[in-house]
Amino acid sequence: MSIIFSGVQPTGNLHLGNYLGAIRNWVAMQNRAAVDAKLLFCVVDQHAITVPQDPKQLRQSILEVTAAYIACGIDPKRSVIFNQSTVPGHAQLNWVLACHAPLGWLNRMTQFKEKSGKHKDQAVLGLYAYPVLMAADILLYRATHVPVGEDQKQHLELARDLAGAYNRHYGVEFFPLPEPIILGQAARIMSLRDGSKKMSKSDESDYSRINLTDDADIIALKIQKAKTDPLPLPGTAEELANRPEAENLLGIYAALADQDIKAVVAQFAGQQFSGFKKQLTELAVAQLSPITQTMRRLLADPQYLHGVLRDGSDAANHIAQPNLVNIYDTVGFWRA
Ligand code: AQP
Repeated sequence: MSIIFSGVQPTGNLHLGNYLGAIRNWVAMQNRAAVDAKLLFCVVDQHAITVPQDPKQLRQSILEVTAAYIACGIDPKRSVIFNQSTVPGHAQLNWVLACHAPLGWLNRMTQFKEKSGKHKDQAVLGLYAYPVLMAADILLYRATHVPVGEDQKQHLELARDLAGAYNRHYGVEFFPLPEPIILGQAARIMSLRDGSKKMSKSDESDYSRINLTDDADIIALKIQKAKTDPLPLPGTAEELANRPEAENLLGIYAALADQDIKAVVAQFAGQQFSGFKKQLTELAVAQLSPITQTMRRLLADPQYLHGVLRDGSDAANHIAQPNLVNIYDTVGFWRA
């Protein structure tokens, strides 16, 4: 049986990268999943506090991410939607896995190096240990498949390594090795201001990303201001090498239109960015405005969203609890 797990941090406005790189793929997986497959989509609020958060804003962001999941097509009747901190098993398994995680493995994680910046000794332990908690998120449900953007590939490899280390250490076959599902075209959407940086919630410039809450005028303005280069659009996909901004914008078009990048390059070959950007805007607005409108409607009904999270938490705890009991017994903890 497939068990599919993924999540997003409630650290701010969800953007096109989260949608195209992750959530849209979750919806596709949900819609073609076998009847006995289990799908869990988590709002990973414990990960969010690895960088400072305003408590009131964090609570609101949890509802916003929940609304975004549903607005993008995650159906709470078919998938479990919940926030991580309501299932104590995540933190409990985190500790067990932490005791099997050599520092050498964690020292290799590039996201910590990027996020901790120049002042590594000021960075908090939680940011360093984040990949172990992520492994616990996945393994707690004995997930078999994890759809993520390409930026999370290294963390997924660590989760597989930790699953293997636990199984070997205790002589069990308890954790399956979770498979990353990293899907094509939109695996890494880059910043609109700098084609070498990924689109990110925490980028200081709001012009670097298209948020799922942006209206049509804002989307048009952001695409119009998006960084380009002075050349016309290329005639072949090979000519995109060393043109990161052109590659990113054409890639976004291809992902939104569900077309191959080569076909999109051929369609706009030799054209100026200005005309292409107008068509990209039309496509982005057509795809995103139904999501934005549904999100607004859902956020006007917080009771409904609370109900979804409550039911999701019950369902997630129901799956997690027996797994955690098994793990604690295997480790040798006494229980009443
Ligand atoms: N730019 C991106 N392109 C493709 N996929 C992306 N994802 C994030 N950014 C891109 C995918 O979205 C899922 C949830 O990510 P997350 O919010 O939990 O953490 P993140 O990857 O750290 O995203 P951000 O936007 O960069 O958040 P902050 O700024 O808070 O760190 C993951 O599957 C991710 O791959």
